[in-house]
Amino acid sequence: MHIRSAEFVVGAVDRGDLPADGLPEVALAGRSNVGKSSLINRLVQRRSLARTSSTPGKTQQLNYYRVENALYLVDLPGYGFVKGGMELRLALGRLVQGFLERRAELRAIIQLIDARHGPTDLDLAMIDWLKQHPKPFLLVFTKLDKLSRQQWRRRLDQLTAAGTLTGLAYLPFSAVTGEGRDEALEWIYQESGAKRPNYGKPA
Ligand SMILES: Nc1nc2c(ncn2[C@@H]2O[C@H](COP(=O)(O)OP(=O)(O)OP(=O)(O)O)[C@@H](O)[C@H]2O)c(=O)[nH]1
Ligand SMILES: [Mg+2]
Repeated sequence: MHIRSAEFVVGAVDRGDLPADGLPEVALAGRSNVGKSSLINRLVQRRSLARTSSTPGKTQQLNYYRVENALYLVDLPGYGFVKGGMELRLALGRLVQGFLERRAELRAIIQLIDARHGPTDLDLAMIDWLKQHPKPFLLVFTKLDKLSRQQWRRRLDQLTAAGTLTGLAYLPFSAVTGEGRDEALEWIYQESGAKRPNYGKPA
């Protein structure tokens, strides 16, 4: 699917900043530096729409990107590098927690996990949280380009053996190669119910 328009709309720092036009929203969650902003850029095929950084923890706001005037991708602040035993609630912060629990326009959540090391304790806490809430979610294993096929296979075997993925939707992804991009976009449109682009074709 080709995305023709995507633009940054607002960096929300409190509830009053959230868009009020009712478009469906899909949020990207995951620890700092996991690749949330890079995933957005890859989805919309722009090199630097969402600001990426090799310094983790930069984004402390809900960054809204409007895609095709049909939906918002919401880039959430990354939760910290795990300080042992830190609670998910604290790691997410009040704004994000409230957004995930109460935002009516939020239709689905994409949880990113580093394919090389994850899931961390906070990733697992986040997965548990997602399972207990009604909104659909997708686990995206990103930075896949940093693993060999064999390493990824082994990773997947471990996760399967541990039962981590049982019954869950997941997708291998790389912002560098674009692997998984079409599938992620398809999932987003499907779960958000957003109107699909229809260029030039008769309605
Ligand atoms: N090789 C590789 N590098 C990636 C990939 N995705 C992201 N990166 C790199 O990982 C670093 C962090 O990426 P970001 O997209 O800024 O991560 P983020 O999750 O938005 O981070 P915060 O905004 O701090 O929470 C950057 O240096 C990216 O270039 C990927 O799929 N493959
Ligand atoms: Mg980011």
